[in-house]
Amino acid sequence: MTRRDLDSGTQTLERTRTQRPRLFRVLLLNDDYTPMEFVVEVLRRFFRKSEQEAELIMLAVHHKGQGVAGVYSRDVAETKVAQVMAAARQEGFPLRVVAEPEA
Ligand code: TYC
Repeated sequence: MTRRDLDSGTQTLERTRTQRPRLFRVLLLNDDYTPMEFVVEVLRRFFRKSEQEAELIMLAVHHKGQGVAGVYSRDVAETKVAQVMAAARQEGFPLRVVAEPEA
């Protein structure tokens, strides 16, 4: 956008830049005690995954140590973390889930 300042004859250039909100990955971490079925249920209920997708993600976490459950804005990611941790603790499972900013 260009604006001419009549007093000084100075021309000011303004640029508008739209910032995209930073996205956060919600990661599930593996442990030895949380039942596989519970992790699959978490992926279906909180991350809206299909049965098949949930199975694949759970197994990837089980074998590789961690995996992405979903990608969200910071607020939504932090809410998912809190909800999943609460559900796991309620059942007495040590499941860990964290949010981390995308690269
Ligand atoms: N490793 C667990 C088991 O053998 C299953 C599991 C998968 C736990 C994913 C946590 O994020 C997790 N019962």
